[in-house]
Amino acid sequence: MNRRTLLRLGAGSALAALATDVPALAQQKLVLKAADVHPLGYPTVEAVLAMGRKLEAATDGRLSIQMYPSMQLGGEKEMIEQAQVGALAIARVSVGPMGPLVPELNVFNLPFMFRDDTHMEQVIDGPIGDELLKKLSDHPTAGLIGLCWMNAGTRNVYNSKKPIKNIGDLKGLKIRMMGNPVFVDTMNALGGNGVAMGFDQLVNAMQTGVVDGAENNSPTYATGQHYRYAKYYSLTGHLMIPEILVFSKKIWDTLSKDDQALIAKFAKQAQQEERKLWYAMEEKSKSEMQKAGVEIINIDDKKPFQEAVQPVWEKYGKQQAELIKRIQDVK
Ligand code: BDP
Repeated sequence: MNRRTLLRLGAGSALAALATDVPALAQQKLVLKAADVHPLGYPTVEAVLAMGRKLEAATDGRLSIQMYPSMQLGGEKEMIEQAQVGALAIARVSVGPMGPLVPELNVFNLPFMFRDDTHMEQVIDGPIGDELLKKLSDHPTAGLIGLCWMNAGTRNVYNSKKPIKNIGDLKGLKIRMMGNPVFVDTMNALGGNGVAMGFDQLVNAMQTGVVDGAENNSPTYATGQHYRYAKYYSLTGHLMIPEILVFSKKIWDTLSKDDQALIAKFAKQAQQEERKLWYAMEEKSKSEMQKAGVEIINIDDKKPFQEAVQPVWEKYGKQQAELIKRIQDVK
């Protein structure tokens, strides 16, 4: 055995000794990495931070959450992939990019699925919401645990070219959509050209004219300062997609039942806490948009928009007819 090998062995046994000498409590210390595309101050980010503070307090600092906001870990596709392999513990994403993973979730991604915020809240707070989280958690290959839902309001189309007042105005406009075929089909059915791309590429795409605009709720539009590139914001209300908080199954399976229950409990509370922050943020965003000189366009008649997306319902809704009916029946 040469000197080098001896040294290596020496270092190895010293490390092993250290690992067993460390007090049990410190050994179990676990920092859960969480990510969000939105910046600090955004309702979803703040709700997860609050969840982290509760976890720390409840476990004397043994469990905590380290937040990576503002797309530091990439767009949502990247975040989902990192959670699947266990490089990230918690990803707060839109249900949008989750649809291709679990077909039932795609029902939330159908245009004009929910009547209004209250309808959406009744669904996510009720048995259907629980069932769908479980569907995700039990899914054999998704690799994610569904923790809770969050509000994300209504999505509206915005662009740099002209005010969209009628469905015909969308013709020829290149509109960025989230990465999921149901959204590209929706935009195309409405007469525009849907372009699928990650949220992390959107600002650059608007700046360079790769797209003429996008669609999103007012808090995303305002915090991302998308009005700098697309100042016509039309209240099309074509999508109402809740957010979802997912946990890496790889990491989840290493946790004790008690820790799992604690995380699940605080996540449920986060669902309600985010909601309060959400409505305040919507108000704030509206005034920010006004200050920034955004032209907000009301759509008097939504019917042509709803009729135009019927083929999307045919294509994606057929296999989920029963679930759709149950959602529609929620009063
Ligand atoms: C926002 C969602 C965010 C999505 C983004 C998008 O909060 O999760 O990444 O839309 O359009 O409303 O990609």
